[in-house]
This record gives sequence, structure tokens and C-alpha cells, in this order.
Amino acid sequence: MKVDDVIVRRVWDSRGRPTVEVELRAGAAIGRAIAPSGASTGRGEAAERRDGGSRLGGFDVSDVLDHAGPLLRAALVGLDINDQAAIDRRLRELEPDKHHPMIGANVTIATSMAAAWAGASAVSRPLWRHLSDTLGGPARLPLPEIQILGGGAHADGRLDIQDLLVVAPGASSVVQALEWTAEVYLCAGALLQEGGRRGGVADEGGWWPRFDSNDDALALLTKAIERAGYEAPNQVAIALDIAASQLWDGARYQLRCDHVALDGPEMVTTLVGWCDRYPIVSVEDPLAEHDAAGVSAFTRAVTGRVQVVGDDLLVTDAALVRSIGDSVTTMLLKPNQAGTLTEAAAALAAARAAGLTVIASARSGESEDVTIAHIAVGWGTEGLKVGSITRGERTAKWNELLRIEEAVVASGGSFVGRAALRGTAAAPQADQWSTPRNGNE
Ligand code: 2PG
Ligand code: MG
Repeated sequence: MKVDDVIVRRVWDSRGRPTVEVELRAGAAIGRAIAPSGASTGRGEAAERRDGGSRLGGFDVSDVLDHAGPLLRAALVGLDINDQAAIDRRLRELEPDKHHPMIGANVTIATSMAAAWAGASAVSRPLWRHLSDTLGGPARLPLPEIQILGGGAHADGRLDIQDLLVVAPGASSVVQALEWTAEVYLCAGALLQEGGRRGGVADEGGWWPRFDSNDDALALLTKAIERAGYEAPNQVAIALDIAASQLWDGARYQLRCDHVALDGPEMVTTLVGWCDRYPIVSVEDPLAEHDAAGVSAFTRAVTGRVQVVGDDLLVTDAALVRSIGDSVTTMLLKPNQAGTLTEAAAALAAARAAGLTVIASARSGESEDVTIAHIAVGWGTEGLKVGSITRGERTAKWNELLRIEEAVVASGGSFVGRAALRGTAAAPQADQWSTPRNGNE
């Protein structure tokens, strides 16, 4: 079936900013997708395009879409809707330099994802299954990684650590992982309330705490896991996104909450100290994006107990993964960092070749779009990270994952579970911790 129309539309995201929706039609098949948008963006990411000026804080996309709409129609009408590679190639021809956007990565990724939805619709397959057939490997269900406390660029720098999340390696399904996480989320909220430290919710729906040190936040999250009745790190463990590029001022890491400014080696020592004191099994972007050697030093220091994830460091870029992927254990996969699904799949292949595990990730600016949940399952990523377990733009993805889980299980597929954290303190043990102690099963 051939693409016969491309519709572009300005819609709204979870920060109240305009964003790009693209709809592709091919006969009776229709696919639609909405571009997400980051706040703590990596330097190497494919750049989005905005109108600038004073209207809507410069974030409007009306002019961008007026410009892109006719170009997309001229480039894509007549192409085979099931030839994702050809569609993505055309998009890359319209946008030859990812860093100097002509139409913008927000337009290319929404178009590329819309094409995947339309392609799936044309062959009457769910998207996750279509992606697994065309660009991925065997479909399987990822381990959710879910934000409990938000800080950094998502909470006005109130905490230095950007994301304090949990994973549930002891859970035996997505259903159970989400339930355990919801228990921890509620306990964290109650603990913050009791201490007079609940300041609202941050960009991705995690609690926005009022703390005087990063240690206080880590201690509270550890206590929330305990209060919910789970054994840490075997059943439920902590994952952090430091987003350290945001803390780097060009000379040192400014940990404002702790009133210290650290050089690279001191930052490594501080992070290792947190890993020693708290049940942490995953740390993302421990050092700034320019310092792959520093990231390697951290990875060596925590080998065998903590997963180290490259987000701003690798920006879902196959060439970067091939050159510096060995500095981490895990690649974060954000399709809009790559600009098209084909390029994101190439980064996934490079990560697999380098022996890395992979976590598919949404952005801090999101919508009801659920493509990322289908990508995680269809491409068989070990993890999925979409923010908290609150707010519609986050629950849309978790709830979609629950629906997909039913279909995957019915067709004999499996949940990655604890194996997602291989090489960490949570992974070597078998299933001895898989029953929650609080008996709420
Ligand atoms: C990250 C993401 C999601 P942003 O850093 O991993 O938490 O944030 O989309 O702002 O880059
Ligand atoms: Mg990150």
C-alpha cells in the first residue's frame, strides 16, 4: 500500500507546550504519532525545530509545520507504507544534518513513528509485533524503571540528582512490577508528607521533594521501599539518573544541594559512596557527556553490582555506541535522539554488538502517544523508562504495556524481569525473592 496523504498537526504536550503530530494515510491504513521533547538534552542529539520569537515562549511549531507539511507530502506520497527504511531515508534527505535542523527531529520522529503505525495497520498487526518482525528481534516484556522522586532540570534543580527511580527485579510480570512500584510511590509520598517535605510533583510525575541533601533523598527512597515491605535490592532496588551534564559548569560538578563542587574523580568517589550506602543497581549519566573516560572509571569501580547507562553520553547514535559504548553497560534508547526509527534501530544493533543491555525511554515532555511501549516490546529491550506512575502521559504508556503483556504472554513471550539487571547486585540470585513480604499479592 502506498502513502497517499501526510497530515501535520500542532498538538500539546505535558508541559503545556506545542508539539508535532503527524498522520500518514495509505488507503485504509492510518498511522499517527506525537513527538516527545527533552529538557536535559544531550549535545549530540538530533535537534528539534521550534518557531522561536516570543509567542508561547518560542516553543510554537506552527511555522515549522507550515514549512514541513508540503515537503513531507512531496517526499513521501507514493512510497510503500511498509518500507520503513525507504521512508526514513527520505526523511534524512530532507534533514541531512541532524544538528542543523531544516524540518527538525520533532517532525522526522513523529513522521517515522506514524509510518510504523500505518505500516502495522496495513498488515493488521499490533505495532509491537510489526516492529519485532521488521526492525527488531524476538518480542519480550521489559522491566519497568519508574520515577519516584524528580529533581534536576525537571524540578528546578531542587535536588541535584535528576531522577530517583525504582526497578522491581523480584517481580514476575509487568502487572506485578507496576503494583510494587505503586506501593513504593505511595509510601514515599506518605514519608515526605510526614516530614513536611512534599513540594508537589515534578515534570515526570515523581514527587518534588524539599531536601537539604542528596543523601536525604536516597535515604527516604530506601525507607519507602522498606515501608512498602520489599527487600532491597533483591525485590525492589533504586536506579538513578544523575544527568551529570546538567551539573557540570565547565570546570566542576556543582552539587548545590550538598554545597560542594567536585572534579571528575571526586564525583566518581561521591557516586560510589552512594552505591555503597544505598540499594542502587543502576546509574545513568554519572558524569558529563564529554567525559567517557570518567564514565569508564565509574563503571570499573562498580563492576558486578551496578548497571551504568549512557543517555546524553551515547544519544542513541550507532557511531558513538561503536566508539565509546564500552564505557557503560547499558544504552538508553530514545528514538527522537536519533531522529528516525531506522537510525534508532541501528543504534540498538550497535549496542547489541557491543554487548550492552538497552533501556527504551520516553522524554520529560510527553503526550498520550504510546509508541515507546511498543518499541520496547517489539525490539526486545531489557528495560522501559517513561517517568512516574502518575499523570496521564506516563500512565498511557504503562497501561498500554499492560495490554501488550496480555497479548505477548498469550503468544508465549516472556518478561525480562531480573535478567534486565544482569551484572548487578540484584541479578545473580534466582527467584528466591520473588514473593513480596507484605502479602499484598
Ligand atoms: C532523561 C530524560 C527522561 P529528558 O534524562 O533520561 O527522564 O529526561 O527527556 O529531559 O532528557
Ligand atoms: Mg537521562
